[in-house]
Amino acid sequence: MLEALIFDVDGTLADTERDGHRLAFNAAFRDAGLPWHWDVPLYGELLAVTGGKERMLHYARRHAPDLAAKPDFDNFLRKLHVLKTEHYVQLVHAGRVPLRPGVGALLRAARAAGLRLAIATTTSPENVSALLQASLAPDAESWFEVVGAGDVVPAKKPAPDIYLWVLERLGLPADACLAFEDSGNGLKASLGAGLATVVTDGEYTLNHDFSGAFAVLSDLGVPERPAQVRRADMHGKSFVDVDLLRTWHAEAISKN
Ligand code: XBP
Ligand code: MG
Repeated sequence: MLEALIFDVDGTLADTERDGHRLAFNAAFRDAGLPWHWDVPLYGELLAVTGGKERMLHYARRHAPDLAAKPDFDNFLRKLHVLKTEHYVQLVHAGRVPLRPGVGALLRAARAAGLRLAIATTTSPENVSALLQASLAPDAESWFEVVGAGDVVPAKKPAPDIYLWVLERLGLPADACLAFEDSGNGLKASLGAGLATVVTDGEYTLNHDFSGAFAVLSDLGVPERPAQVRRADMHGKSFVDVDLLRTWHAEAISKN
């Protein structure tokens, strides 16, 4: 029986990276007087490292090794990440990060059908709150019973930790849930936690390895614009709805 849906955030609920996080990182670099600028292609490469602090450290070790080697660099990075998060939250509240197609409708329908909702993300909790309030509904944070975000677990995706953390707090086994992801790292994490996973890919993750995903789509689809199917049996439907998720869940569990 399908009881809960667990959503990744960045790339899944919304296309947050290219025109959201990336701009926030560059604004923080400017504030700090750093000569760093992450353009669209470079940021796509850096996304292989999950976690904003971890991503900046990875970049600094390669492009500013002397700075990265300073004893107080960790503290400097933490402050830089606070600046970046402030910029990102402002962008989100300015309405610059809309939800992906079909996400709002599916979340509302899932709630109405009595499915429990949760979030499992690498991004910072402030970013999740801002996105839910600004792009879904003012009270949308309360729609999610569990929000697993950022540093609550020691190991970020592709480690399964954040999904295991969420399942434990839901008090559910993985086979009572479905996960939604957008990237190779995210899928490794959800599969590592034993979760059947629906992938909606994006411009930065089109060529990722989605082996093991139960379904792979361009997005969840909406009545007026069907989802493009990469690998899925839509059972005659043109967009993902609660009934289709229940069918997929039953098929996924029967395969186990
Ligand atoms: C995506 C990430 C995050 C964001 C940036 O997380 O890896 O690090 O890129 O957010 P997910 P922070 O796809 O799991 O939602 O700077 O707050 O880390
Ligand atoms: Mg993601």
